[in-house]
Amino acid sequence: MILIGQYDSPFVRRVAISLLTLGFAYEHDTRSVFGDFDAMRKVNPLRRIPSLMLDSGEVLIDSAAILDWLDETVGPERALVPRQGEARRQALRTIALATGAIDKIGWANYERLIRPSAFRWQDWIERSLIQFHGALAALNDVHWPRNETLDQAQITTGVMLGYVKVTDPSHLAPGRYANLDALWVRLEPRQEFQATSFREYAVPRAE
Ligand SMILES: N[C@@H](CCC(=O)N[C@@H](CS)C(=O)NCC(=O)O)C(=O)O
Repeated sequence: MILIGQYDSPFVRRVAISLLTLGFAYEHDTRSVFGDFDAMRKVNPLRRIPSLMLDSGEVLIDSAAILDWLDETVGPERALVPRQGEARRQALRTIALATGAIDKIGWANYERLIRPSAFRWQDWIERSLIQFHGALAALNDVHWPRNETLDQAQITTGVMLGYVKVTDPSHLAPGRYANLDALWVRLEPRQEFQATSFREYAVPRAE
């Protein structure tokens, strides 16, 4: 199978880490939503990442749909989201907070980095960041497991933290979210996170 999209996208990265965690081999197609906009249409009509091309040629789009397929494929015992009950509700809530935080810091980043300065909407950036920090405070209150087993709540929260650390680390001053600091210290050295690490955020910069 082929994973399409670069690891500076936390949505791509959570799929990659899930594939590695579950032991799937994949090729990585690093085309860019910005640099390869037209070529992307052939894979996904929305021209977004991630997509996962299966060996059959079928293309799955959207990280949530890809992760759903992965969990279904490995079965309930190995799935990264619990099958039912309170554990599932809690996991889905945590994942929603983490993906929502990615959306909000992502919108603020797009405004700040991509939109030409004359068109920047400061009120929108501030609103997005209030929402982002609301999610982070709630994630900081999650009872994070201390064992070695990765699940989707940890993976998605981890890629969110990794994305913020590269794009705007000022939001993660040490101690502000102590439980998330501890989670990151545990996740970052892991082989699945190291194998998908990135140093630069590859978006076109506004003048
Ligand atoms: N809900 C989607 C969101 C994917 C997403 O936001 N991808 C971004 C990269 S992080 C993208 O393709 N941005 C380019 C665009 O939307 O034009 C998912 O979970 O896959």
